[in-house]
Parts: sequence; C-alpha cells; structure tokens
Amino acid sequence: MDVGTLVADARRGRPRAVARLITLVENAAAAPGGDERLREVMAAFATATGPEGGRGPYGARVIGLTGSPGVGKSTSTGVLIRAFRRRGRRVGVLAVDPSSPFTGGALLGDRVRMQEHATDPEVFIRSMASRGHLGGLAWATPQALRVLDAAGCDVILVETVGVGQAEVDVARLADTTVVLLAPGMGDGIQAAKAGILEVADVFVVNKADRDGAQALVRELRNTVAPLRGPWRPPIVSTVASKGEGADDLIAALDKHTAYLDESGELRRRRLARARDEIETIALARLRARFAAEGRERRLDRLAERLVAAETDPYTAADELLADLG
Ligand SMILES: Nc1nc2c(ncn2[C@@H]2O[C@H](COP(=O)(O)OP(=O)(O)OP(=O)(O)O)[C@@H](O)[C@H]2O)c(=O)[nH]1
Ligand SMILES: [Mg+2]
Repeated sequence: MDVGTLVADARRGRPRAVARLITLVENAAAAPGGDERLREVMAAFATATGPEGGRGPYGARVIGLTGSPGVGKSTSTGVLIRAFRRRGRRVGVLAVDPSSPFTGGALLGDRVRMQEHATDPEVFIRSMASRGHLGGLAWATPQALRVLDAAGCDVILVETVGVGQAEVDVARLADTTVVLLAPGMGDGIQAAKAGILEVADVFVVNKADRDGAQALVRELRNTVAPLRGPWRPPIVSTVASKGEGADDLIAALDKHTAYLDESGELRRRRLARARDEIETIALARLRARFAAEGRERRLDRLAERLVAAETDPYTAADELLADLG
C-alpha cells in the first residue's frame, strides 16, 4: 500500500493502517536513519491537523505508566482505558518493553488483561520491543506516539517496565508520569531505584488489598512531603484488579493536566521532548552515514593509531568527523 493511502487511512482512525505504520516504525528502528517511507509519513503527520479539524499534531495527552515487573501496570492501563472510554475518549496504548527483543510475547498477557477493548474501534493497543538495537526504542517510541496521535487518540497510555534507565526515559516522553509501587515486592522506597521520585507526577500504591499497602503509602508520604516545587505528586491507593481507586487516579491525572496547562510546564516538557526527538534522529542518521561511508574502517585505523600512541583521542575524533559536510 502506498504511503499516501496509509496516512489518510490512519488519520481516519483505521486500525489496520495504524498497525501497519507502527510496524513501519518498528522495522525502521532496526536500521535507524534508513527509512524514506517513514520520513514521508512523519512529514505528513507533523503539519496536518487532526481528524477533528483544527487540532494540530500532539493533541493527544500522553500518560506514562512505569514500575517494577508485576506491579500492576497493564491492569491499571486497562482500568484507565475503561475510564477514558466512558468519557468518550479515543485511547491509544503503547506497551514498551526495553528488556525484551521480541514483539508479541510481552503483549500476550496484556491482551488478556485488556481483552474487553480488543474489538473497540476507539482503542488502539500495541506493544513494541527493543529489537535488540541499542537506542532503538528511544528512536521508535516518539514516532509511534505520532502515529497514534495522528489517528486521533485523545489519550495515549505508555506502559514501560521500570528497568534501569526506562523510568527516566518514559518520563521524558510523557506529559504525566505515573509511578506504580506495590507492597510485598521488595519494592519499598528504599528499594526503589534512584531517580524514581524525581520522575513521578503521580504515585500509585497498587495492590492495596495486600498487607503492607498502608505502610507503603505512609513511607511514600514521608518521602514526598519534604519535596519542594510547585507540584507535589499525589499518592493514590488502588486495587487495579477490582477497579478500586479508579476515580481517585483519574482525578489525580486531571489535576496534573490542569497544572501542566496553567504553569506552562506542558510547553516546557513538549519542547524537551521535541528536542530529544530531533537529536535522536540526527544521531541515528549520522551513525547510518558513518556506516555507509566506510567510516567504521577509518575508525578502526584511528583506534590502531591511538593504541600505538601515534595520535591523541581528540585529534582522532576530529579526523573521524572531518569532511562530514
Ligand atoms: N491482589 C492484587 N493483584 C493485582 C492487582 N492489580 C494487578 N494484580 C495482579 O498482579 C499481576 C500482575 O499484573 P500486571 O497488570 O500484569 O502487572 P504489570 O506491571 O503490567 O506486569 P509486567 O508487564 O509483567 O511488568 C496479575 O496477576 C494481576 O491480576 C491488585 O490491585 N491486587
Ligand atoms: Mg504489563
């Protein structure tokens, strides 16, 4: 199918076109910088207004959910889909697993948990894996968000497993970042990875039906209380598997959205996101050019000369970058 038709169909919210375009993004992520068709797609989406008319790119509100494996991210995502659908919103879901090189596997369980939405034409659910390419997800995720945005999603939920850098990365993509914790998972505040407090806009203590939930909330409250700044992350208790606490969570998310608008923080975050997007693509293209122009071999020779103490690393880097044009 030609790009023009795919783009037009995606903007009409046709699920097959949306799925194909995200596959295009995912495949291109395996060889960043090399997909001219994707470039056409992004150009069309970046300037056109959304299906409702008048709405520019990124009308969608992006909500990231992160936390340790099994904490209840997918179940909570299901709860949020239901809540937003009740409000008549079109919802996109992107499940990103930086630890898995496979697509599909991670989604299997999620499909079950989100099954009731499988036939809803106003809900797009998609998983993306890293494809083993370093930085592939950082490159692909923003573009997948653009596809869902162009398809007229009002809300996009991004689920990321909180391993290592992932929490921080998802926070940079999202307008609002939800960090989930649960009792009895060795997941107390002390165990939480560094940086988690800083990226959370909303904390969820899920599995509130389990022992230790109250203690975890108290511990979290003590940790968050001294935090200064215009926004103090609220702490919401939920039992996602029963839908309990859904209204509180939605209320906390709405409050954060209002704060983002009023404070100008939304614009700041979106500028930072745009900056990351451009830089990531530029660096990937640079890398692709390096490979195409045989600079890898030049790099090998420079490495040999550096080891042989015939040059210094700065001069070698200058030589590598010379005549890039
Ligand atoms: N008791 C209890 N179990 C829950 C709750 N929420 C989710 N679960 C269960 O916890 C398990 C993991 O839930 P998921 O939603 O798959 O967790 P996840 O964070 O998406 O997991 P990964 O994607 O594998 O990282 C499932 O068996 C859920 O049914 C809850 O509030 N209470
Ligand atoms: Mg999950």
